[in-house]
Amino acid sequence: MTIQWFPGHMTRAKRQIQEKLKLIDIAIELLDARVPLSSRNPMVEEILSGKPRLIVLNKSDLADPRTTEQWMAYFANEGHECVSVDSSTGTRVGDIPVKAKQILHEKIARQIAKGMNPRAVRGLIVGIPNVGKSTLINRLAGRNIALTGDRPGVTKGQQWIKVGGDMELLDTPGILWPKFEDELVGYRLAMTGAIREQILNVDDIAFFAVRELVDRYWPTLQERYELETPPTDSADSDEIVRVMEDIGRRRGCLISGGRVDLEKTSGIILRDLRAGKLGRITLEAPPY
Ligand SMILES: Nc1nc2c(ncn2[C@@H]2O[C@H](COP(=O)(O)OP(=O)(O)O)[C@@H](O)[C@H]2O)c(=O)[nH]1
Ligand SMILES: [Mg+2]
Repeated sequence: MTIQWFPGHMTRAKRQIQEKLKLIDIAIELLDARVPLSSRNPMVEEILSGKPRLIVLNKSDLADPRTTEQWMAYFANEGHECVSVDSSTGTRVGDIPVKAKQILHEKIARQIAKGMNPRAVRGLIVGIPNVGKSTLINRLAGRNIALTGDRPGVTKGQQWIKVGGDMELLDTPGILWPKFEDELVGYRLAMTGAIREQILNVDDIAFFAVRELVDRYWPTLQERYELETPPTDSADSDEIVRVMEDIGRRRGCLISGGRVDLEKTSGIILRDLRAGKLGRITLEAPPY
């Protein structure tokens, strides 16, 4: 699914989420653990203003566990509760209702003090496309929910899904738009597969990926593709292209004259990266 985000779509997406917020107690802001900043909607603070919130770092199975810990500390420091999960297997998704109830503890205690019988905590999952909203909803629901309304502007009858631990979720997530203004963000999202290759060129995305991997994960890259010498200067584009050519030669991506087929090489690098074949990689560290 590719959504073209025009200003009208953003306005509608924002309005739809704000309508849904009236129905719920807590927003569950889903981020990609590999790119927690780049996978954040630029207006999320404004859109969710005032709502209790739980930040969920999804796809943590693909992310560097040490950096995920640092991100949890970073968000805690910002005053947000945060959990990390893997929605594809369900690892730690059970923490979500537990944390949600902790966050709403005082509200629940007030209801009990007034003699009310507290109802299930109601939540809404929000996030940009491909961050794993549908996968998480299905995981929490324990079954596949038909998500026919899974794009902004398409509405359908909303239902509450019971999840463990006295919690209910709206069956349609809040779909937010990604950041557009920053080229770096675009490339990082493209590296994770969140932005399709019709928007950015595959060679450019792979070039960008190799540069980041050289900087942050050279030993992993070296081992995977049996590379010899590290580049002396990763800011030098020629050196990054040389690494890509070495990878291409290792993988037999050659064209006539013994030249390296960079497009094919780029495809291999991106497939490996997205499938976790280069190990658990996080592309953004907290901005301390
Ligand atoms: N490895 C991994 N893949 C995930 C996880 N959550 C979702 N995915 C994959 O990410 C892709 C996008 O997920 P989807 O639920 O459709 O995202 P949505 O657009 O936010 O609803 C799918 O290929 C999912 O299988 C996760 O925790 N780990
Ligand atoms: Mg979806």
